[in-house]
Parts: sequence; C-alpha cells; structure tokens
Amino acid sequence: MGQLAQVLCWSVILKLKAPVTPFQISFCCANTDPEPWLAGLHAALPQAQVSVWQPGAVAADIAVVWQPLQQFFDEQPQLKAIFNIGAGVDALLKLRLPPQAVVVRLEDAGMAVQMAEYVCQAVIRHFRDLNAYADDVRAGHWTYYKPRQRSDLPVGVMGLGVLGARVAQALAHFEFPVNGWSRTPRALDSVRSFSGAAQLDDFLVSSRVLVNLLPLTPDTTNILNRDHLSRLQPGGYLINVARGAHLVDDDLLALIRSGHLSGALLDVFRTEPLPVNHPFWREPKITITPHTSARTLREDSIAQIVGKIDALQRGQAVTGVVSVARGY
Ligand code: NDP
Ligand code: OXD
Repeated sequence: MGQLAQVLCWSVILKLKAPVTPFQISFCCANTDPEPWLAGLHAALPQAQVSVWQPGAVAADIAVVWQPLQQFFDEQPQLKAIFNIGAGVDALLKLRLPPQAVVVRLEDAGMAVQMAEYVCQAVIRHFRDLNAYADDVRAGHWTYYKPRQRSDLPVGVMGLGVLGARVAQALAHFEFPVNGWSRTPRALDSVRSFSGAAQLDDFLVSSRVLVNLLPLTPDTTNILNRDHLSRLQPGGYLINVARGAHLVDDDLLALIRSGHLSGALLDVFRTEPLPVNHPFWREPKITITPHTSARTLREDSIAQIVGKIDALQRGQAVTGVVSVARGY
C-alpha cells in the first residue's frame, strides 16, 4: 500500500474509533525524561492513554520514539503511526518497523532557527577571524587582521530541506554568496541551486565553506570524503551539523594537515559522545560541540505531533511522512 493510502486508511480507522474508544500512545525515547512528555501529550489529547513503553506493555495505536529498541517494534506490530521526536530518522530506519505504520518526523518544530543561528555564527566567526582575535586578546595583544571579501567566501549548503533552506537563506541575509545542493532541484531566493549527483562537483568547486545538512541515507553515507572535500576552494572550512557517518574522519584530518582545509566545526560524530582518544579532540583547527546545534524543543514538538494526530483523525493527510524507501 502507498504511504498516502496508509495515512488515509489509518485516519479512517481512528476517525471511526476516536469518539468512543480512547487510543493508546506508547512513548519510547532514549535519553529523554518521559514525565513532561507524557504530561504534555495527555493534556493536549485527553482521550488518549499515554504511557512509557516497557516490555510486555499493552498494544498501542501510536508510538512516540527516539532511538527505540528493536524489541519495542517486535512487541508492537499493530502500530498505525510512529512519531520520531527528531528530524533525522536514520537510527529508526535501521530497525524492522511494522510495515503498515506511517513514520512521521519532526519538521522544524523550533530547530530551523537554532540551526540558522548556529551555522551563521560559525561562518561569521570564521569570516571575521574571531577565534584569532580571541586568542590574541587572551595573550594581551591588540592586533588587526586584514578584512576579507565576502565574495571570497562562497558557502555551500548540502541539503535544502526544512533546515538547509532556512540556513541558506539566513546566510544570504548576511550577503555571503550561497550555493545549495539537493537531490531534486530547489529554487530559493539568493541561493544558486545545484541538484543531483551530476551537479555535485560544480557545487563543491563553487564553495569555500561547506555546511552539511543532508539526511543520513545509503546515498549520503561517507559523502564528506577526501575526493569531495578536496574539491572545495583552497582554505575551505567544513561545518558538519547533520550526522557523523557523513564524514570520513581520517580524510578530514589529512586535508586539514595538508593545509587544503583551514579547519572544521563538528557537531555530530560517528560515535557519540566522541571517544576521549579520538584525534579530533587534539586537532586545534577542529572545533567540537556535543550534538547541540539544534535541540528538540519539547513544547514545540508536542504541539506539532498533537496537530498531526488531530489532522489524521480528521482524515487529513499530514506532512513530514518519511519515505522508508528513500531513507528520509
Ligand atoms: P529534510 O528531509 O527536510 O531535507 C533533506 C534535504 O537533503 C533535502 O533538500 C533533500 O533533497 C536533500 N537530500 C537528501 N538526499 C540527498 C541526496 N542523495 N543528494 C542530494 N540531496 C539530498 O531534512 P531536515 O532539513 O529536516 O534535516 C536534515 C538533517 O539534519 C536530519 O536528517 C538530521 O540528520 C540533521 N539534524 C541534525 C541536528 C543536530 O542537532 N545536529 C538536529 C536536527 C537535524 P530534496 O529537497 O530533493 O528532497
Ligand atoms: C535530529 C537531531 O535529527 O537532533 O533531530 O539530530
């Protein structure tokens, strides 16, 4: 069955059931305090019974998940919808999911503005030599660096979805030349758009700073490799805010040490927390943040999920439905 058909079919079932039968929501989220989520979901959906999943729990209609265990889906094969409380579904799609369930991810829910502020501060910090000024001031030196031309710092944004498009447009407001790359063509004001594998090289050679906001899929795993990163203009700078498995760690280190890249800001890693013996910790040209560029905001997320549950109950289609085949 197609995804739209699944959504409509499920929504018809819920519509028929909702007035008489309370429905069950099962919450299964790693590293998340469940209590405020349960309270928020219950307050907005009083007809729902909301509980934290534990082995042997009652069968639920809807799951709210983040990095759940396979056991959860093995025990809940009847689920009709799975709401992921993040934008990226790479961890979820590694599991065997009930084939009839629609998978819905967060769309923005307060993350896009956070991502825009994080990336803009990083590009501006790099462009204005603010790290070098901070070092000099700490050492008691009053120094000046020659101002750079904005035209010398074209920024390439990989992924022009909900987050990438917001980031690209925020960068354009600061008058950086902005390139964008997506799977299918996207038209955005003030952004030079490239799409598909055929235009990847043109996109890379046109960019000096590279911002990664792709979903992690079989097509994008290891995409930040030596071949692609070495196509960036000399002195290139990488900002990876998507997933650690997009990046080939040794290739980044080699290109920084050769001088082709001037540095990187990394928010995501293959293993999180980043292991203490990982060489990224000791590379002075790499700045690390602990997967914090855009945090899930509980109230915004609950409001979005509740709105979509209501829409499904009214028989309306919702956005943010993941294509399991495409991987995002
Ligand atoms: P979207 O699904 O809205 O956007 C994905 C974009 O990537 C689309 O433009 C899509 O192209 C493009 N894309 C996908 N596959 C390819 C490909 N093979 N080649 C070229 N372009 C491709 O995702 P979001 O913007 O909501 O989120 C992006 C990612 O950001 C998440 O998957 C997650 O990994 C990461 N993230 C990180 C956070 C953090 O704190 N570090 C927080 C939140 C998200 P098209 O437009 O043609 O579909
Ligand atoms: C997400 C994330 O995908 O937090 O939302 O990384």
